[in-house]
Amino acid sequence: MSGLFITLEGPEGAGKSTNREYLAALLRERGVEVQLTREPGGTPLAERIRELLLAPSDEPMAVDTELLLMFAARAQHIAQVILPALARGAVVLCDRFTDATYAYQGGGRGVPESRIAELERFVQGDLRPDLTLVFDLPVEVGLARAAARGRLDRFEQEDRGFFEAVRQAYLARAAASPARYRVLDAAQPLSAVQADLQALLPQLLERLHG
Ligand code: T5A
Repeated sequence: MSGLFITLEGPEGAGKSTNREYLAALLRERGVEVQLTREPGGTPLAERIRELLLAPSDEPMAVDTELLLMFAARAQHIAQVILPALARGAVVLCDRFTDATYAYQGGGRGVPESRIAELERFVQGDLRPDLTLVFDLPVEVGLARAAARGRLDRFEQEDRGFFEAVRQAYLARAAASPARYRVLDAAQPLSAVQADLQALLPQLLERLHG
């Protein structure tokens, strides 16, 4: 039996964590096992790598260091959490995955797509999400939501141009492979975003059981 691998993506403050909980509750009400997880992180070791990645520091982090740490955390996460959960038949709801690397390190930092694709093949083999939900919203709206939470992490300290490039990279990836992505309007009130998720549910259950 194999489960379903769903990733939630989008720029800062898009509502991924909030809506991940909501979707998990909908699925659990229907008796589905859900594995909630996130990147970077998802295991104790990968969460330690996350701390290195997110903590502001006086020493600038080289772009390749950032890229390799993302994939190092991912390798651990895949081995310890994602593959075992999929093998049990669970739905894995993962807050960010490799699309974030294409958007942030690719779109934001300018790493060539081919280099990311090479690491993706090396670390993931054939593993790709079955479905990716892109929570899209204007950069200012997301940054205002993130700022309302207090201290900014290393990524949140980037300028507006960086986040605009991140947003456009997500939208370009979704447009290039419409079968794998659903773009949701995350600037709507939360109740409207959740209604959109509810409408997706029959299709998710069909893919899981079909
Ligand atoms: N990263 C990650 C990379 O650069 N490369 C990679 O490969 C990976 C995997 C950490 C950082 O790592 C980078 C990207 C990130 O900068 P993260 O922890 O997921 O990743 O960081 P954030 O995206 O910053 O997480 P946030 O918590 O900011 O965003 P969420 O989860 O999208 O938003 P959420 O649910 O916490 O909501 C934020 C606030 O908005 C409200 C919520 O109540 C909350 O207060 N909200 C709404 N308000 C009004 N209307 C709505 N529709 C709302 N939805 C949520």
